Amino acid sequence: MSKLSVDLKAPNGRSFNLPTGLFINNEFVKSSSGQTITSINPANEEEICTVEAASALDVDKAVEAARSAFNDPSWRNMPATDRGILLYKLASLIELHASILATIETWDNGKPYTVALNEDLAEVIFVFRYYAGWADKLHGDTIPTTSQKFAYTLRQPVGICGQIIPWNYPLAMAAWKLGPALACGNTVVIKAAEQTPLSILYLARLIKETGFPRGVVNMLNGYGRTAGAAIASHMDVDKIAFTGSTSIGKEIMKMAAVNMKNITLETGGKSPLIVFEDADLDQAARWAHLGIMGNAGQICTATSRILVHSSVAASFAVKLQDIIHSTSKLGDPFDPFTSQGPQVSKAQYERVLSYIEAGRREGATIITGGTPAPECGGKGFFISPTIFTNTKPTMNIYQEEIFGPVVITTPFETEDEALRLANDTTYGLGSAVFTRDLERAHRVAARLETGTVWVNSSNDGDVRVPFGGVKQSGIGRELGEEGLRAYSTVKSVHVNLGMRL
Ligand code: TXE
Repeated sequence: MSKLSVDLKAPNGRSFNLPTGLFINNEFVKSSSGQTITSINPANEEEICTVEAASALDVDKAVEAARSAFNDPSWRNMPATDRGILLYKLASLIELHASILATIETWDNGKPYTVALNEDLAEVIFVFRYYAGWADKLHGDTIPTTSQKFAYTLRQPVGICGQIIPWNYPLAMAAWKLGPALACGNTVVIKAAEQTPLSILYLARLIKETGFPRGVVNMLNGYGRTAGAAIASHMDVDKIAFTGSTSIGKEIMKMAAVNMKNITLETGGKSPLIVFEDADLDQAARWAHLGIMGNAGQICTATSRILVHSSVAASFAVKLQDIIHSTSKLGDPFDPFTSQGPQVSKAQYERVLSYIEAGRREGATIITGGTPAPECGGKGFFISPTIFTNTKPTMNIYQEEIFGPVVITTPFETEDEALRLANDTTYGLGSAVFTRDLERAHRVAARLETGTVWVNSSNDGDVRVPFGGVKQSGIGRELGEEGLRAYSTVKSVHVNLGMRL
């Protein structure tokens, strides 16, 4: 029998033991089908290790474990304050193990270690602490009706939550989904993306160490079309929360219809960043750089379309180029000076390069980048930060989510035209507006068809503020108090105080 864990030494010299099994009922177990996933280091294309991949049968077992835990008094009757204490404890354990978790994230995903540690892990800890505090502050209302009726509402957990997460922020996405689900008293079956299977395994070990009752959190690796689809279409899963592509989001909706699951979806985006003629151009260029080149452009709210007033378009483009040349440093993600790592996988790398090629063919002009990054020596999935000008709304690179370090810029003349261009997309996740005119800032914010608007910044989200999309960018909200609504239902109770028939 294999021991279902592996001793690893990361490129930064950190040694640790990593479980490799499926985490069901607080135990690591083998896949019933023998299917596995081999994780690849995207910085040098070498194998890291192989882990178990769940089959539909394994999903059944995980759902069964989650159902038993949901019905078990040890969880069901646990005082909400104690659920909060467990979440606080988990946050502290993650803090204690943050450097190993960040090492795994960097190795598996390719993001710079400094970012993984100081941004991703910091956010993960914050999310669990934030929702720990909410656990015993969730309550219903009393509703005045008549003197013969006492009406009140109870806020109750939804039940068994299936959660399917992507590879761009593996631990942060797990935290966004686990935090509110557990605070509300649900039980969970969560599946990581096949491109980044490793960090959730270490997290699973910490969940067990925290002391969550068995079956409350079940963590699986597995492929989308097998394990993911089995979760989304399972008759005993009450809710599905998904982050990923818009096309799979639509498939999830169809699968979830089998038993009318409660759903939250966070899908793709093509978020505009509008620079008006009165904006602080230096700041606009810096935020634009962060908003599209951060995480190698693999951000769902990446501000990937820059709409800039024609009178400042040329100077803005120069500033953005200067910032790329002076601050974007591609290379070994474990090097503390690296600001941009590789794309997560060969498939994503090829996909981004094919968009760059399509942009060229469609007649857009590349003023910076547009190639695999030569300074990285030909190994790894690195792409130079790329700026397109001369783009038109009819081009694919204008309409489709590229999900890489590629930005397109388009000039506009009037506020109305900027809004028309900004809203001319099937997506509606994020947007940013740069202006010093307070009235215009609020007027434009109100008219942008997106779930989030940043005024004079980009992508500086906050765990306490709701996040999500409109149009084909999703349904429902995560984070903040809104995030709790996605994981609870309201029961209305009518008490007869003397009405006689
Ligand atoms: O996404 P998928 P991919 C966008 C981005 C990217 C594109 C493709 O544009 O280039 O999607 O990425 C699981 N039933 N985003 O192919 O396939 C899968 O296993 C159930 C934006 O990686 O949507 C993984 O866990 N589940 C996004 C998750 O869905 C299925 C982040 C996401 O994978 C499934 C990621 C199925 N049939 C990609 N097929 C964001 N909003 O941040 C796949 N999955």
